[in-house]
Amino acid sequence: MNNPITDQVKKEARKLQRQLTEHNHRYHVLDDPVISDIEYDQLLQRLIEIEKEFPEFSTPDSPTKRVGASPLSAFEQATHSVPMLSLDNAFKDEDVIDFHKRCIKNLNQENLFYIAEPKLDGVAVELKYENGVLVQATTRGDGTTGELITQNVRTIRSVPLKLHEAKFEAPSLLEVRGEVIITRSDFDRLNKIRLENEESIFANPRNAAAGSLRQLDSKITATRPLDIFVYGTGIAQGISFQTQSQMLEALKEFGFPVNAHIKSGLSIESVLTFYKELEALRDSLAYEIDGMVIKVDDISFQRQLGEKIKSPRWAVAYKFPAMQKTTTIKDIIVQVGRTGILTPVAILEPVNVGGVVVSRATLHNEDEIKRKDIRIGDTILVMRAGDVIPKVVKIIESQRKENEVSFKMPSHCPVCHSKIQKTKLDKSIINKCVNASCQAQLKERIKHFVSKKAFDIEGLGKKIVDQLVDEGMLKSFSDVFLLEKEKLTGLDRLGEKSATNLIHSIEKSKKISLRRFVYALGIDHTGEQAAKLISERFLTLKEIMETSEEILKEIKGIGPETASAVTQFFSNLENKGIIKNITYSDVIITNDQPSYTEFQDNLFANKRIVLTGTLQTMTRSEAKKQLEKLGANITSSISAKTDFLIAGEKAGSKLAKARKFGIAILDETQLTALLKENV
Ligand code: I6G
Repeated sequence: MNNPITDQVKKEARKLQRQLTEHNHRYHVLDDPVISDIEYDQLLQRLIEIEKEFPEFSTPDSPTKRVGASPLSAFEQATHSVPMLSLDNAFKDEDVIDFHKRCIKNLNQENLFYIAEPKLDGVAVELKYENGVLVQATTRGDGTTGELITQNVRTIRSVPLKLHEAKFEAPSLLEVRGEVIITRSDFDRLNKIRLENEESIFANPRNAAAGSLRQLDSKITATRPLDIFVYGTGIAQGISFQTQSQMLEALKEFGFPVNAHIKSGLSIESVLTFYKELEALRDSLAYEIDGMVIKVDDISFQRQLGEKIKSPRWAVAYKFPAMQKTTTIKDIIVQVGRTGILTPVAILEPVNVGGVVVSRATLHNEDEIKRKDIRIGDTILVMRAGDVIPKVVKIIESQRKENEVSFKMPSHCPVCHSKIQKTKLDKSIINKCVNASCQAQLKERIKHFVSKKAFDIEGLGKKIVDQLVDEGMLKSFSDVFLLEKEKLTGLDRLGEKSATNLIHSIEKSKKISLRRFVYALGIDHTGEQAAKLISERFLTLKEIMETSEEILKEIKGIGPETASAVTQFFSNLENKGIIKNITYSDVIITNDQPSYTEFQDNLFANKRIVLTGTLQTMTRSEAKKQLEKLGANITSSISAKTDFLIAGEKAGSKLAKARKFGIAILDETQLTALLKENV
């Protein structure tokens, strides 16, 4: 007998499951949520309640399964129906051309089309869907047998628990293969939290992903920021594809995240060009990649080429140079920064890391050395990522000979020999030289003053600054403008021509924006963004010099440390003198920013505004211009500091984020009315 009440509850449960699945996909795969996190949590909570009271309405694909299940005592093993092979590696263009030659020869073709995609540095998994429902997930293991990690994979928000059937009906059986990853920013956040909780940190995102997937307690996995990109199939019953590209399109339709940087229809020459493009993109991607996978696109050709014991003949991984290498620490020195902070630096046996010779790596601070137990003579793993200074990932303990020498932070500044002061900053002890006339600090301050984002004086490189300070020709920033060609010529590294060019660059740098000028001063806690915010709030340097800490603190984005550092800097007599000297040297400080005072009386003045979606009566850039005229600050991403979101049609994730932060949202009608009111 049907019970109308339970029927009703069952209906509600199914509806909630459908809605939550859709919202989850929008958020984690399409990056286009339409409800806030709070609304999502409310729906989920209701479903949890229902499934608790009526367990018979819970299904294996219910979104409630994403929170984790009871812990296991061990992982069970599962054999892959189709072995999960590995890929042959290519390290240079010729290896790829050889691969191409083998393919065309074996297939008796004149030419071939390839599909290529980034090779993600993650953990390979296989997901098994029966009639569209995720029933099993396994690690690759040895390729033949892997570990069953189904509960853990169910917690990954971007993994569909049920296939989307908008375009294709779910096949009776589908095995999907992909790479579980953690993005770089999630990895940094995860490690930061682990450090705060005094837990061991992960060496890299791949280790973090592997460690998170291999948790016997899936509730722990559920707390880890795992993501997935899929790249292929194992068994597929009830669906077939002619090309790899078609397969990826279908996987996308089924609701899987497929990497955005995939190119198909490539000749072998275009494959090599794409490799260079990807290599250039590598550092800017949100996740780590270690190469490019190249595949023959046509699946009937793939079948003809077949497989070797361990790898397919129709695919190859063209690897990027490694970004982590082992080397040894020859010495540890101490550098004194612009603000007097002492940073220990490892001097390394030079090693080529990803195409760059690395001979130094930062050790950050004394605590980091203790935590990683780094000693002089250690064999270490060094890592380079993008433009950031190389760092020591870990020591290789198995290489310890026990004649390594421990490092001790000096009690006195290695340059001016004054006593070091120890202060606490974010749980770490900072060693600081507090002697304001320390030559090391002066050199770093001047290097900062003339750097690209500040006065941008070409030809005044680090070595020349060191030399000019050592020669006594630079005693403060303002001396830069007193340099004379005759005195420069003849110095080491400076011939007549370089000296002429340098004087020319100095002259050219004398017209500078207020924002760059404030940044150039190298005030504590005042980086590019703070300098920008401050210079937007005031019209002239004089106004900034005369303002109070309270007024500075009122600027959105300026914290108490910056406000205090800025007022302290400008109240210092010596600094006042230096600034006077700079202005006496014909330096012109411009400020293109509209002054705050001009805009005090309108709603948008000095407000942070984000525009999203499509506007009907004007373009976004027109709206931006009008708002900027009123003194608004248009930014591209939503943060807790955003004042307004202007939401046009089809506003996606920004709208949801704004709601989450409780930011005021204006639609186009409200915007036009307010623009009229405020002009
Ligand atoms: O390990 C792999 C990573 C990425 C792969 C792979 C892949 O395609 C993008 N493709 C195959 C065919 C295999 N391993 C065996």
